[in-house]
Amino acid sequence: VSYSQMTYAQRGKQHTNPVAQELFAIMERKRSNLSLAADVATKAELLALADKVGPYICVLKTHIDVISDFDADLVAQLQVLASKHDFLLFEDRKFADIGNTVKLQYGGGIYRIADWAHITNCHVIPGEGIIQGLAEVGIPKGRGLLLLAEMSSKGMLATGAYTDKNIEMAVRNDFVIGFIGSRRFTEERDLITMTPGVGLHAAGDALGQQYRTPEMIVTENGSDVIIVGRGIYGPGKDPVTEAQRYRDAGWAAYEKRLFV
Ligand code: 5FU
Repeated sequence: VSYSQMTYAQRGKQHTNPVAQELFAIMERKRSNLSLAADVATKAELLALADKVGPYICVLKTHIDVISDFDADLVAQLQVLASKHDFLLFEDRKFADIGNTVKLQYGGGIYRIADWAHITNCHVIPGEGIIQGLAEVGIPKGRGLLLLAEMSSKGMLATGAYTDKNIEMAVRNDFVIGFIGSRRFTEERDLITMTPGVGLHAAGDALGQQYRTPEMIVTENGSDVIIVGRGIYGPGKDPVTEAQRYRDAGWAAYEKRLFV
C-alpha cells in the first residue's frame, strides 16, 4: 500500500525520525495539514499572527531573517506558542553552501536556527556534503531536514535529473525527513512532502509565485502538508477565518485521498 493511502497516524507510528513522528501526531490531533508561511516584518506581528492562527496549523514556517527587530526573546516566545498551540517550527532558510559553511550558518550566527527550528531546508546544489554538514549539527538536537526537490515559482530550474538527485539523496540520508515540492516523490521510504504555492483564490503574484489548490496538491499529487502565506494574512483577509478555511480544505483533500 502506498504511503499516500495511509493515515497520518499510521505513518507517524511506523516512522523512525522523531520530528516526523511528532509532526504526524500533531496533524492527527489537530486534524490539520496546514502550515502557515508567516512572512511579516516585525516581532510583534509574527507573535500576534502565530498566536491567532496557531490553533489551526501543524507547522509555523518562518523566514526569521526578515524580522526587523529580531531578538532571542522572539525565539523564546515562539517556543511558548509552539507548545501552547501544538505546532512545529520550520525555518525556511534554504541553505545552499558547502558542508562546513552551512554547519556554521545552521548552528551559529544571530539566529542559532538549530536551537529552535524543528525543521529546516536546503538546496542540494553543492552536492551531498551540505546534508552531511547540516546533519552533524541537527541530528544531535533531534531536528529534521527537507530538500528543495522543486519550487513553486514560474520557470524554476529544479526539474528532471536535478529533482531525481534530490530524491536519491533523501532516501539515503536519515536526517532528511522529506521535500519541498508539489507531489509525492518516492515510496522507498516515508518522506514527507510540504508544498508552498497553495491558494484558493489567486493564480499567482507579480513576482512569479504560482498557486494551486489543496485538492490538486494533496488529493491528486499526494503531498502531505500545504504551506499558505498571503492566502491567510494578505490584505483584507481575516487570518483566523482564512486559516480555518485552509485547514478544512487541506483536511478534506487528505480524507478524499484516503477514501477513494
Ligand atoms: F521553497 C519555496 C517555494 O518553492 N515557494 C515558496 O513560495 C518556498 N516558498 C515560500 O512559501 C516563500 O518563501 C513564502 O514564504 C511562502 C509562500 O507564501 P505565499 O504568500 O503563500 O505565496
